[in-house]
Amino acid sequence: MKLDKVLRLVIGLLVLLVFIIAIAAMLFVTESALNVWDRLLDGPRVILWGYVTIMSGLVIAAIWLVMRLVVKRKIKTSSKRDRPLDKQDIESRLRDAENSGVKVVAAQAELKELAERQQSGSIHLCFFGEISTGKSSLIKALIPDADVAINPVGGSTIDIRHYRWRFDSGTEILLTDVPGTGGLEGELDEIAVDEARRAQLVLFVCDGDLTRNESRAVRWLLALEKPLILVMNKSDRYNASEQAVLMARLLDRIEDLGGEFARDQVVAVSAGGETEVIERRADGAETTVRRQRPADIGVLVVAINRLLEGGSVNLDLKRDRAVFRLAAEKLAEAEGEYRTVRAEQIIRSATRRAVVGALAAVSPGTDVIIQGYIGTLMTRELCTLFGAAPRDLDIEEFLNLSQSRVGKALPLSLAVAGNALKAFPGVGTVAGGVVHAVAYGLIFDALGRSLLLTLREHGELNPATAAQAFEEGISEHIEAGVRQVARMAVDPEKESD
Ligand SMILES: Nc1nc2c(ncn2[C@@H]2O[C@H](COP(=O)(O)OP(=O)(O)OP(=O)(O)O)[C@@H](O)[C@H]2O)c(=O)[nH]1
Ligand SMILES: [Mg+2]
Repeated sequence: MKLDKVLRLVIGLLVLLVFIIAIAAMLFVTESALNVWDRLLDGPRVILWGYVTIMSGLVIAAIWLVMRLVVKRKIKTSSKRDRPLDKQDIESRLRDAENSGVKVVAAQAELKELAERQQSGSIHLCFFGEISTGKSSLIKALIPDADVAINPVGGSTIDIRHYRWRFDSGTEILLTDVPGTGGLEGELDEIAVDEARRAQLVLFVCDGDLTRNESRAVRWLLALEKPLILVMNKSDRYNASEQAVLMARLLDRIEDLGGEFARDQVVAVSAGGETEVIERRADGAETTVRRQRPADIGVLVVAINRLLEGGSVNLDLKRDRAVFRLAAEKLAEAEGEYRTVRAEQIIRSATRRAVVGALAAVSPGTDVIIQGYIGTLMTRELCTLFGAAPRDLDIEEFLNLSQSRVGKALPLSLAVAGNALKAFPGVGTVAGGVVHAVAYGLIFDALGRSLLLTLREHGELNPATAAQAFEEGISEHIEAGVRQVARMAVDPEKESD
């Protein structure tokens, strides 16, 4: 109790002292400032303005330095914005990416295709759904003359085809057949999914209650703001009461998925499709012939017409947005690939410099390598590549923390390096320095790789997290990089990037 009182008293006195010092300092500074100011006012104007300029310069320099050291910066704002992407956004992103060396062909192709469709003014209705639900059969039912591939074996449609359905008041309406999803080839799913995004209207075709995958697909389309018609095909397989139950269930599901669906946007139809029948001739011989079942698609035509009634402006607007997003995703994919390749180059070139540096040094040490110039440069380059511009303090902290973890990894790294060099006759035994150089190179390579993983995951440099990842993955990375790093030491000229 007593001690507590004394402690409080001491703290109180200390606080008082600090205040007294602060007030004294304040008075002192104010007095000197006023003194200087008075003298400056008495002197020639040139000196006054020169003084003010220098002081302002110093203040700005100090602020800049503090910001650089302390404040985190983000180079790019690839962030999600509230407003939807527009043409200017995506085009400027494409230009920037292209200038940095990213392959933007796929994203550009989307914009080109969109421009062509905008110019033609046509409306695309995409038939989308799982394999064998009867998408192609529906197109055939709507356009009996169309040459459409229909097959009882799922996966019969393997590319995108557009069929001209009709011409309404100057607008061409095209039906798009795409591969069914959920087949064996994942690539076909991608073709279908991309095409659905390019269309103004999607007809989601199922042939019964929605499966889990179908529900997921509908939810995704709704999230894309795609105008949709849910088409339950093959209704000839159900009697009237079964059909009524199925339709009610489909409406419930759509409601659960959060879609705003008018009742007439969910339709039950029958494309007909082909059926095999056995014909018995007069002579008693039997032959199997394929017959077309009668189609019943009237409600579908009504539903399509209703959606088209509103005019194409709104449909076009939504389609354009969906395509901009598609292009942005393709761009992001290309950027990801570019980063992977570029990061590999950065790590490789830094590791090679570390190995060469270690070979040249009389008594090399990992500290020089990791905390020194090469480590700082590699960290900064990798961060920049991922759009994270860390504070200088963060880089230093990350390298220090990593350095403190190197000690444990060094014996393993030396052992792995020694072992690997046995594959190069003479090298390992002739020079112990080479083994050390390879061991340091391996640690350095592991540092780069773990940093790459954390940057990819978090998008910024958090020193503690990154150093922790380095510690956890170091043995794995050492094993993975050994061949390449050993070659760098044995033949540094050849192993250049
Ligand atoms: N019973 C019945 N069968 C149908 C109907 N529509 C299509 N089929 C049959 O379903 C099978 C698949 O038809 P497709 O039109 O090729 O189906 P798809 O969705 O285009 O198939 P993929 O292109 O492979 O995804 C064929 O055997 C058709 O004859 C229908 O309304 N009723
Ligand atoms: Mg098909």
